[in-house]
Amino acid sequence: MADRTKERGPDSSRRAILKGGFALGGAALTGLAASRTAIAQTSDPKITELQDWNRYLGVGVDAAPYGMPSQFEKDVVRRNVPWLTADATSSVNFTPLHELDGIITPNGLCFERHHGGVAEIPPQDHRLMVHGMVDEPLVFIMEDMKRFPRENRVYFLECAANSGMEWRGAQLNGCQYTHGMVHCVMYTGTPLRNVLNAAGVKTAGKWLLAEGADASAMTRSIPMEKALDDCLVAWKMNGEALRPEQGYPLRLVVPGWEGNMWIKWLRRLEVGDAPWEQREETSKYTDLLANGVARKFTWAMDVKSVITNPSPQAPITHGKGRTVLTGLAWSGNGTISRVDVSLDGGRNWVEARIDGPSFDKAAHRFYYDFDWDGSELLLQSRAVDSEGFVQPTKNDLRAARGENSIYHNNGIQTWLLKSDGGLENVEVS
Ligand SMILES: Nc1nc2c(c(=O)[nH]1)N[C@H]1C(S)=C(S)[C@@H](COP(=O)(O)O)O[C@H]1N2
Ligand SMILES: [Mo]
Repeated sequence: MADRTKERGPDSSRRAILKGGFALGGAALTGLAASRTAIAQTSDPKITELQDWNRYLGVGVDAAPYGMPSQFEKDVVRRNVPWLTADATSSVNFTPLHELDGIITPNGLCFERHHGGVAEIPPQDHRLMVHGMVDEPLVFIMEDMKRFPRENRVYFLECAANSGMEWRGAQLNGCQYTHGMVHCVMYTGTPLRNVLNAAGVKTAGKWLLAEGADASAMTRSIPMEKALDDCLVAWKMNGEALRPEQGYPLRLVVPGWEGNMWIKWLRRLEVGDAPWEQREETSKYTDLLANGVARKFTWAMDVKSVITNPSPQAPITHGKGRTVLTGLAWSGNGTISRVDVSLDGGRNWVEARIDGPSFDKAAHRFYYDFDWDGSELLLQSRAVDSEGFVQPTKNDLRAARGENSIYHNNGIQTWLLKSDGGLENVEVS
């Protein structure tokens, strides 16, 4: 498909719109100018009549001491899939990726994954213990944590189960459900190594157990090398205190690695010489291969991307013509060096434009601006990371790992765009 957007930049469109009121349907009117919504009619009451918000004073400055989104954005919310889990306390809901842009997830929209509900911890009652193979066991209060040197880092967090329902074929109709177990925020905290060094890790201490203070007491083993590398103990997200759902007052940040290791409500760090083989790293978050052996310690989340718009929850409503296709890409191995987009189910690929900051192990935003001719398309995106890893097809994944897997599905997603602008989750591998 020819990309003709360059011939019709914003300036020429604007001229066409202004003319549009007088010369509807003129030969010069193509693309945006010809679409119904963009034509300024001189008789439009939204222009000619005084509107209430223009006539009356609005509410004053303190109407919302903690501001909320516009009332017209009330459908932009996390959503769950009730049949997925038996109970909301050990469950998950999903980030509305199709409603967002840029790379940062607003705090109130970060998906939640809890195994024992949300712990409500008064910060003055929170303790972080460091013990095990250390020179001096220590217990920190929140005030102590805030006296360590701070760093600000933007990272994605992806649950290893993200897209897990899609292993055997297309199932859930919307990127919120297929890919919404991911968020990307800026954390403020101190490097985990500062906390460990304060206690003094003994030479034989090769592993770290991190434990949460919630009812599930979530525990994971982390190799010391990673713990001393780029992990953070964080208390702020996007500039404000962690939300209760995200582990207030303290959480572990394990950049690029599966979300399960990012212990929320972090209360204990134990240094040891071997992994603890906890439930969450044996029975869960492992991948049952075709030969019956479970692959464990799949820590890094591999390169992945998804088109967020258009998508089943965000159909094209403007008809044919100028169309913005956009999506997110991320990799636990580093940055995203390239995203390609296919409109024909993977036969032909064009390079998308990455826009916005490119941070290590953070989400990247991509765009592909094209002129939709109204025909049926099979939309796909394929990301490549800074280590050279290319996002696989789902067939590639199944060939390597069999049909039993749930976790760690980073396969290419396909949306069928129908000529009425609606979309459906389909699989083309
Ligand atoms: N203490 C504790 N930490 C936890 C969990 C939990 O249930 N309890 N869930 C884990 C899982 S499986 C994931 S995917 C991430 C989800 O983080 P979020 O709720 O901030 O999105 O937290 C992890 N840390
Ligand atoms: Mo998870």
